[in-house]
Amino acid sequence: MTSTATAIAPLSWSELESLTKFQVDPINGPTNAQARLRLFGHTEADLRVVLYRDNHAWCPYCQKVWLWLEEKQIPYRIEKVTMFCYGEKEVWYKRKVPSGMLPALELDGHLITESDDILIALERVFEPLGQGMEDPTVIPLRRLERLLFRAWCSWLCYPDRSPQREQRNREHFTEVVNQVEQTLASTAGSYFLEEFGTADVIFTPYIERMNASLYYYKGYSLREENPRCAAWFEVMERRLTYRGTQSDFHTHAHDLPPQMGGCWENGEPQTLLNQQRVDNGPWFGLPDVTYPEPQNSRQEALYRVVKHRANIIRVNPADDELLDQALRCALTLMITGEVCVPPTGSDSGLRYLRDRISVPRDMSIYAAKQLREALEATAALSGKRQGPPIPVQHRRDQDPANFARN
Ligand SMILES: N[C@@H](CCC(=O)N[C@@H](CS)C(=O)NCC(=O)O)C(=O)O
Repeated sequence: MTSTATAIAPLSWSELESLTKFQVDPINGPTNAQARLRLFGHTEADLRVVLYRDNHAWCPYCQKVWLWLEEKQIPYRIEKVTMFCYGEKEVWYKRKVPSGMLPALELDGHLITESDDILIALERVFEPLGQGMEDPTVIPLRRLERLLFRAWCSWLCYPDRSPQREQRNREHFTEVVNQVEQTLASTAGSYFLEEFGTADVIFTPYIERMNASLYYYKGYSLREENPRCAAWFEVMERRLTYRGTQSDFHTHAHDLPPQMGGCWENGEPQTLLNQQRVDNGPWFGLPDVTYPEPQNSRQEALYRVVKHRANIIRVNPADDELLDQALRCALTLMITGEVCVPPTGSDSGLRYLRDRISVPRDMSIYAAKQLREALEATAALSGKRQGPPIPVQHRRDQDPANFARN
């Protein structure tokens, strides 16, 4: 971010609004977390599918089905539901799915739960994505994915942190990662099979969460330490479908603890460095993304904040007027490069917001990096105070009831 030495007054909301030309077509354009309808050039008369998924675009099992539908370009409607740790589950959803579990999907009016069963049912109607769920080449890969998942949980989510136990869990995880590396190495190209397909979709949600959480809680960089996994991420990131569902390290590191019943850090020097980086920046250069930054990432961040500014300011613990001005300072810096000094005492409010940008719910990964950088740089001009800590038992600070439908 370039900046001039002299400080200026913040732009008004209407001036800021005039500076963003960000426009996407959520219905027919690239994969995005904001859409409630996806048509891919079809009409609503062609709709046969409704996907019930979480409001935060967080649930890994939802991401699996979401990515599959996007890859196959099946027209579908999206109904967003609150997860238990974010707020009250919608009564209409509990009537439909009494357990409240996500995802669920209606196909020609028939309700299906369990992400694997959903994919199998979709395949029967719309054909598999590459090699399908029950293909003999995919079944062992699905088993390997579950093996990796269990090894990750054992390392990350068990509170026994004796050095011996920590070392055993780490070794077990890396052994299974080596199997994944060998599997990826055994095919031409960088996907799990010769061509992109179901197997890649199955691995995506948890590999992404492993990459983020182990970096943050264990000082272990899955993507940097394993060349085949790195190559796999790289080819996945070439797909607009994956980019639209992709989250960042900050979001995952702080979404996972309530969902997983706790994530346990090992306190090692590398872990502490990584935590400092994910929480306080700089956010560019983290191994959560490697494709080149799109030119319109600042525009996207600006557009999303301008659109939701009333709720963003209302839910922030800082005084509304104070935050309004401070936020405009951060946005002015982000979009013009001009330094804009925020009002005294606005540092913790700006950092509260910095810590609550949720990717991809609010914006895409690079837009979020730009916004986090601008919020932090502006907060630093006011002081060192952090915002109220991010809760680890629940995320009701992110209750979707506090935000307008987007
Ligand atoms: N085996 C299920 C697991 C689904 C699952 O665990 N969903 C969690 C979210 S990741 C859920 O809906 N929990 C209820 C909630 O948090 O509200 C599947 O594959 O669909």
